[in-house]
Amino acid sequence: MRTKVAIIGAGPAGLLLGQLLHKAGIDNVILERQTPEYVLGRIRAGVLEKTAVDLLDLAGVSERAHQEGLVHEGIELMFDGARHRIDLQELTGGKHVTVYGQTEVTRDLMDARNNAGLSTIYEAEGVQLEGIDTNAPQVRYRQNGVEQTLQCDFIAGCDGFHGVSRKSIPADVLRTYERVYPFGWLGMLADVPPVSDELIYAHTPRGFVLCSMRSETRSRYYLQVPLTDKVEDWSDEAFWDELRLRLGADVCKTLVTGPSLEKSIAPLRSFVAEPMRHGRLFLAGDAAHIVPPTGAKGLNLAASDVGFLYEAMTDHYLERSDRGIENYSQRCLERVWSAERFSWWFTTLTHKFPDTGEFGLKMQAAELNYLIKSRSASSALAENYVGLPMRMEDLLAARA
Ligand code: FAS
Ligand code: PHB
Repeated sequence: MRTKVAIIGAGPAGLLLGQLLHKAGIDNVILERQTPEYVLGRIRAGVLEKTAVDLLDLAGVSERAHQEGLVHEGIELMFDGARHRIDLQELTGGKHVTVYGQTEVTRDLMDARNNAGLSTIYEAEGVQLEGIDTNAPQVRYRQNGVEQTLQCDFIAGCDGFHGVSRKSIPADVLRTYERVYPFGWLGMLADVPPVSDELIYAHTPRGFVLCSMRSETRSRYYLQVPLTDKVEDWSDEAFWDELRLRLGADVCKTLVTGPSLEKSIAPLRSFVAEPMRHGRLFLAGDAAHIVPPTGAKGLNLAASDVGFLYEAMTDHYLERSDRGIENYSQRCLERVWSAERFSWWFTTLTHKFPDTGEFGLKMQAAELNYLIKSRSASSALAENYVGLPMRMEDLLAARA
């Protein structure tokens, strides 16, 4: 079998790339090791930057996001028991974020791909990349026990942190940077109305809390927990009790509890792999970088990588230029490191570390107070939270 672009991974990065390339008339095949149901069953991100929504628009898959997504013009910081609103809209000259679950983005992309009759090979086993530093790369894999080969011009490694693509870059070429945090996030999804209209990021003596949502009837909560915790240690009742202890009586006046639809513990790490291209292999999304979810950047970074890769592929096939290919890694990494810094900073500011100590707590309190009192400080938070520009306006306009 042959295609122009072989995409490894049918998560949001792989599916969005496949849809954008299809819209540009560039043939592509996606290889995914799991089933569609498994991919849809992973509950992850919840906040989309405007740049991500713009790319969904360009891909022609944003109708439901516009209909059902919640436009949020602000977030709240809570510390010392008091809540402080950060007016994203006012501080960024009109920008906002959209609350729309990653599961729904993935579902919309899957539906579009199926409706277009495009090839997604699920349950592809033993994917191996070959010839990535030649002009004739190929992907070998097994399906139903039968060895298959997919020949292609380029390979897009959209296979997440544990995928095969990053590991296919020679060790003497790849450079990695990592920080592992000494805690995780215990997430719960429940069909109960959110405690507040906007997200609440809370710094509390018992640890970080995030109050988020998927709709006006479905809530998503996160508690910072020790890495030694197991999800089976946490009954629904224990979760709600701890949430009440951390949020306090005043916030909990509007808390509605109920049975969990999903509970999971995600470890937190900052991770970047450089370069994001080697020969004919491009890395995009979690295959190349991980951020602690505090800044809501993971899914959005995956989208911006895909935007730059879409531009590189259309330059190559439609404009006969390899400008986008040559500067792909550098363009992605500039935005990746900016998001890594913001996510690390926001995590360090709001979470309880084993070695924080009394002085460290005073520093966190001083910075949180500075944030809400200084327009410059809150503007910096706001512009990073809504997402820095991709400088793709010309592309989005040209190809809309
Ligand atoms: P994904 O990991 O989503 O997709 C990669 C795909 O590749 C998967 O379907 C996988 O099955 C497939 N794959 C892997 N190896 C393969 C192989 N060898 N062959 C074929 N296919 C292979 N971000 C936020 O903004 N907010 C959050 O709250 C948040 N929570 C998260 C919780 C968890 C537990 C995790 C892991 C991530 C979370 N993220 C969050 C980040 C997350 O949303 C990612 O940024 C997003 O899924 C990135 O999408 P992809 O790059 O497509 O990677
Ligand atoms: C979510 O709703 O899952 C979510 C929202 C904001 C974050 C992280 C996760 O920063």
